Amino acid sequence: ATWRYAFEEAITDVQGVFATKFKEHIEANSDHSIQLFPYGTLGESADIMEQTQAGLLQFVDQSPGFTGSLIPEAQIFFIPYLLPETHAALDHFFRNSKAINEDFKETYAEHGLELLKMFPEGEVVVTTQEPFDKPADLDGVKVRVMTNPLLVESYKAFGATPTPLPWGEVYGGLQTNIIQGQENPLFWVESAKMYEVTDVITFTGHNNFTTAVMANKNFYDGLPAEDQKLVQDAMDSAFNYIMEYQKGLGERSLEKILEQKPEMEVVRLTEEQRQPFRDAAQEVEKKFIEMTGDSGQALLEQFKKDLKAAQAQ
Ligand code: 6CS
Repeated sequence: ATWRYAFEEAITDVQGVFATKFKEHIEANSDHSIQLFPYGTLGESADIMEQTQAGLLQFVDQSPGFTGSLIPEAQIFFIPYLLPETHAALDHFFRNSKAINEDFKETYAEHGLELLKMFPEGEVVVTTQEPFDKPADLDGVKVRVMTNPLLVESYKAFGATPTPLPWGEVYGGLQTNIIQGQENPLFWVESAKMYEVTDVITFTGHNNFTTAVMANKNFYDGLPAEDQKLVQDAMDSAFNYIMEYQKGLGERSLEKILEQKPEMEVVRLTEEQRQPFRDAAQEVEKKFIEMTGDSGQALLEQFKKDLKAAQAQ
């Protein structure tokens, strides 16, 4: 059969490289074929999720930044300074976390989705028109965020004016000054040419961009066991590949940005400067519990346990 797989980025971006690897594994090991739909071919992130829930697509890569509006627990990824910063700890966490690999599976299943893989896409940086090194500097600055309520709370706690928007409105929004900032990993700042419409890159250390690949659950449940195994193996292969692929990607992307725009200002907040942003995370964590109740509380506890194990590595 031909299976349709949509994602939120271009074919040469991280999600596209992952999807290509998945496709290669499936096609090399079966008679099935995969048709890939990069960003822009089927609409925005919310559209490809709807199409997957409706069974028009078999696979979708949608980041918790958007899924959080549908599945509140997925907003856990927007509690600032929660995820580890090193590649090794992230790798261990995503591979071994019970919260990621078991608990979330159940939650996504309640929404007709078979969660197949979650993986990190790189350290999030903030790009703005003016430099900032403390929350007060962000007063009145409209920072675009993906469309989920907890990310709005994060940027409120950071002192900014958060503006949730689908991806398609970000470049134009910055160009016309409807927004004055946005956050994303460096590869995306480079490939989406965010450096053309913002002048400062700030390393706040507050997050790593997480994404998730899932299948329509009816489709997945209807597959024979050997095809389910094929899908799982292809996901494992793509995960291994994408973790290797991302080593040094941020640095290489920053070099490319500076080649295109040597005057781009790059600011790395010191630990001391990060402290007020870290303090704000407490408030955001409280909001997360308010939004998700007992299930969110249990998930957060498991998450923290898994993070501890990853950091001990
Ligand atoms: O900020 C966004 O909306 C986009 N950022 C990334 C890294 N991937 C897809 C997403 O749509």
